[in-house]
Amino acid sequence: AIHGGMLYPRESESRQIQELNGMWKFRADYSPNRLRGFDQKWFAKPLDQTGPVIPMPVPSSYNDITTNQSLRDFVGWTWYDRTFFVSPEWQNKRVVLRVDSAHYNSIVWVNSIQVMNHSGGHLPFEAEVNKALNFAGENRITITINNTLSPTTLPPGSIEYKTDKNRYPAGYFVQNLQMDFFNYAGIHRSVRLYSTPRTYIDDITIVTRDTSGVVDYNVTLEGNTAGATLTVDVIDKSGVTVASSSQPRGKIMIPKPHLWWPYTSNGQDPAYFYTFKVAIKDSKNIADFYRLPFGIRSVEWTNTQLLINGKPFYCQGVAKHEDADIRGKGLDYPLIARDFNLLKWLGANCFRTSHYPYAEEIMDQADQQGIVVIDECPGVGIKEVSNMGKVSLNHHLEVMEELVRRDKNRPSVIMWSVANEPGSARPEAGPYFKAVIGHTKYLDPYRPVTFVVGGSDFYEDKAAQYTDIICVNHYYAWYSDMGHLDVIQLQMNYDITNWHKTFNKPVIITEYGADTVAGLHKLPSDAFTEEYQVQFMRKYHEIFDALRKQFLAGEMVWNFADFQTDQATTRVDGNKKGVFTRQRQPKMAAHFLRDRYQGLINRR
Ligand code: GCB
Repeated sequence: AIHGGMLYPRESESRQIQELNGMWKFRADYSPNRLRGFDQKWFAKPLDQTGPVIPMPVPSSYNDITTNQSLRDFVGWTWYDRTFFVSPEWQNKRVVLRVDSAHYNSIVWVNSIQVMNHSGGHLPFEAEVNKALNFAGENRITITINNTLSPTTLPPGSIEYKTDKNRYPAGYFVQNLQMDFFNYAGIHRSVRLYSTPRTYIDDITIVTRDTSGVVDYNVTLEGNTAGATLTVDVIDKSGVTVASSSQPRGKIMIPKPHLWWPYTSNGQDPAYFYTFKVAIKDSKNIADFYRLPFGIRSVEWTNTQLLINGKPFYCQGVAKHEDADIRGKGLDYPLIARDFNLLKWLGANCFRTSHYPYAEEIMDQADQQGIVVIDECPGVGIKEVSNMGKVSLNHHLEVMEELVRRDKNRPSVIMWSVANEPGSARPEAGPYFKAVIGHTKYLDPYRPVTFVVGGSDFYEDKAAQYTDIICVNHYYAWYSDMGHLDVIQLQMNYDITNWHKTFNKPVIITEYGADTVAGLHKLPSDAFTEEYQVQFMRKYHEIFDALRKQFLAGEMVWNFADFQTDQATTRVDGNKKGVFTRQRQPKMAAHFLRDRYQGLINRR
């Protein structure tokens, strides 16, 4: 089970933040078993005293920073360190060290004292570090990260030892991935220290079940809470307090609420925000303040539709990746801003966080700009029996706890996705997904839960029955019948109609797409040309339009932008199914999709 609320670090009268981003010192451990760093205790001294180091930016993936192929493809432990000072004024406060994401297994030391370890590459972890800190001089933080994927990690993978001495040198091994994206590694998001009072606001949960303005909330405190007093104020955009309470939990009523609406390009004000301000005072009169932005909106679903604020919502969106040149999966504000501008240019109103939780700074933009999110956990590539055992299941449940804890208050998040294309025709997939989906619904009874099918047919699937909405990926006229655009309609209609009929739930197409090399043109079209991508999408759109009036609740193209993958015979410098290039410039398909999405908005 997980501990603490792990509220996103936000400055207030009582809370300060110190960023530890920048250039760190870095070394990969190339020793045959990758364990030299532990044997020689690289955490016990400055890293540059135990061997050569290079500068490494944080946040960033390390893979594409140097010109070194062995670092790009490195598998095993890498080591980072840097020094910092903390204000003596923090000595009487609680000082927390938070790593927003490090992929995959991490161990963290402060001044040679181990303060944390974490498994999982896409969610934050933190610990109080007062005891390890030196308030009177220099401090050192050391982080070691292992990017190895195993059958029980999420995503799962495996290490294959090559034993044929005629073909491989001794000890040769490769990392096999079960997913179609590069296994970027490193400290991918911010590292920071923040301070709170010793008695502090630990967690806030806000639920809006309907659009009446009733907000269910729960505030939990930690520390010496005896005799602590609390005030909750809801403040509107113009700064006016519209509701207050002195109870740590209950219902608060906002008269005539402004609702949080998804983005439309027709001028309607989307994404209205209130601030949920919590103020506490402990028995010694020491205060803590936290301001959580939130929106009022409802999410409901029938057997044919998804509804936001009681109105049918049709997802016209994209599936994305955290991926870009040089930085890999590293957090990058210019990239985030550019991507949201492109989403709005397209007229998109949603995206899926395929295939792992995205940075909180990305989710903030979705909240603030009214872009709806299907929030996916890193359950991609769960294909085999070994990925569905007890150890895997327990980790998967914990990851869902971490994800729901992190994103539960976000109005943009309208659905949880527990996996992408698992082997859901397997008998063990039934109990496995029943448990994962059941646990997610226990954690959050108010949002629909899904996984994305792709590894099974409707007549054999053992797990889709536990979802609320059926999400399906299809590549007709690409991975099957390549070049035969004329089969798309028939095959899509048959398949999707049957998914709906079999489970009596709404359907969202979460992926369809064709690899396209920007600048490659041909008439008549051929696979990989810009013409083919457009014609391919047009065929899919015809069937979407026919089924939209029945039970189709959304469409999402694969992918927003080209992205890096492992080297493979089917990949020319990565996956090229983007409607934008990896550098975020449009292919013909982006213009085509924009016409459609802008048109759909106007037709409403
Ligand atoms: C899929 C996967 C996605 C791949 C995509 C493709 O079904 O969900 O991760 O990248 O197909 O392009 O093959």
